[in-house]
Amino acid sequence: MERRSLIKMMGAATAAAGTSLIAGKASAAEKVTIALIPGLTADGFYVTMHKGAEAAAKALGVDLIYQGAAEWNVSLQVPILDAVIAKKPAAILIAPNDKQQLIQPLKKANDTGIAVVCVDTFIGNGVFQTGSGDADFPISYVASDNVLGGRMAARALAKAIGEKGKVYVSNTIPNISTTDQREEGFKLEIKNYPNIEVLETQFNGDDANKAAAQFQAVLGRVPDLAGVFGANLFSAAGAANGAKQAGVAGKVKMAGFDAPESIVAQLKDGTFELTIAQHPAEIGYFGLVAAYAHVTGNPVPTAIGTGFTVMTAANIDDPNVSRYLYKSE
Ligand code: T6T
Repeated sequence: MERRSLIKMMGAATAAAGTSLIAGKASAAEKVTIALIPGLTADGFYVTMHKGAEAAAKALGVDLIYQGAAEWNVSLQVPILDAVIAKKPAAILIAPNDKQQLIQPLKKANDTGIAVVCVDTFIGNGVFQTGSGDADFPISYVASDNVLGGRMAARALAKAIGEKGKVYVSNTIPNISTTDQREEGFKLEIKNYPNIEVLETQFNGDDANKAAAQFQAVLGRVPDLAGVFGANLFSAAGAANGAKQAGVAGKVKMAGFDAPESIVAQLKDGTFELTIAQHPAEIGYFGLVAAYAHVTGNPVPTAIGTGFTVMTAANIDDPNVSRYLYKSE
């Protein structure tokens, strides 16, 4: 459905609900404040998600608070969450930094009557409003299908290396739902290729420099390394830099995840075979719409899936593809 018609529909539903909205919920006439807490601020993925949330906030007349830490770190995200809770928004959209460690801090928000929507990453198992477990309270989960994304990367990398050879996953930090699921999907799909061996995952702590050093260390141990799956922006960019520094860019095949502007040149020069661009603006947009629908008394799907665009050297000049490159500011 066209975004504009969805908004129109929601506006109509809100108006139809009129003053008979559920007690404790915002009335249609009240100004609604919604907060977005990204996984980190210094990442084009979340910069772009913020833009999507801003567009929806503008369309709906919502006040949007955007507050996050500069790095991926639970001990930085929790105090930011507490500070946002103190501002008493009607809802919080959040990309939790850890599947388990954010459950209790977010429960605090939920217990004070603030609706929680997970965007990009989830807490618990990501299945919400089931009436069971301690992490089912978020209203909705709005994100890419990360297992599928991992499977897509595996198929593309397998093809690029002639369905044989040694590969590894360059990954960020364990217990992040998205990147765990991408690795899971990648490994499940690679099972269909008996001549591909998956080496031990290299975790870089969301640090591209570390990912580059790890690439060089793996190549030192495994000179016939055939390919790498970079499971997020920093893991992919770092591994690609490592390959460049080692003089094997284009020789060791790379399947990336995420789409910073720098990927364009790296697709064209063969450093990356492909990258799987998520649609973070869509995640921000529909996350905000879902939160608004809930706080104005309307039912909301418990999961909203957003799409991917596979970018290659062959299609990156197509404006329908390049529009999904992430914004850096
Ligand atoms: O890949 C995205 C996001 O989906 C993931 O949860 C964390 O890493 C990124 O922000 C890219 O750096």
